[in-house]
Amino acid sequence: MLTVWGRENSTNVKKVLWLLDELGETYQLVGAGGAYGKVNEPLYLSLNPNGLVPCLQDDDFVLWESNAILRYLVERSGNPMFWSSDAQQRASADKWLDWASNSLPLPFRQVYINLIRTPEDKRDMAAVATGIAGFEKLWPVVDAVLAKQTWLSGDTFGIGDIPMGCFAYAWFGLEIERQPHPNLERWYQQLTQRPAYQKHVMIPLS
Ligand SMILES: N[C@@H](CCC(=O)N[C@@H](CS)C(=O)NCC(=O)O)C(=O)O
Repeated sequence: MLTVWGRENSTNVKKVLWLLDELGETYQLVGAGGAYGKVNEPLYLSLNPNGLVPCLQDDDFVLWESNAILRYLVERSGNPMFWSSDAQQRASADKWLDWASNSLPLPFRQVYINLIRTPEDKRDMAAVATGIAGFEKLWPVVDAVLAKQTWLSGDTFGIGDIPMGCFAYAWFGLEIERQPHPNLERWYQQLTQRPAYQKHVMIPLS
């Protein structure tokens, strides 16, 4: 039995829930983190000593770090659409997990925390502008790839599309001025047609 500990509005938890539904897995979600608390209690810390979500339990096996969880789930599923047996194809999709985790969280926090989680009179609009500029430096990298292929993972949707898809929902949902990135926008529209994306990612920003 798969158990995910986390809160629905966390980008890192969304990644895992979205993939589980894409894979057709059955799982239970235990609310943890944010308003659910629990993450600093001994039981949770015995699973994830970082006190962060998500955390996955697969019977007795425990795994934290969202990207490691994504990789584990696709390997476990044996579904070649998500984890190609071709090393180069697999790595080409897999690199986006690291790229998204290394590049996007800083500008994301600068924009998102201020516009969504901070009262209007306390917002740091200079940080918002810095964050938007940060995104705008990164999107051309993604847009250029998507000019040549349908998905970040290649010809078919896959694991490489998942982390970026979560950031993209926030990006397109925020009331901000955006530069045009036609291929990024086309890819985002494709994602919005996926039921698992609609269910886990396209929820009100909070
Ligand atoms: N590198 C970790 C980061 C995990 C992380 O920062 N999680 C955030 C939510 S996105 C968290 O647990 N925040 C505290 C909380 O929700 O209480 C991963 O990818 O799993």
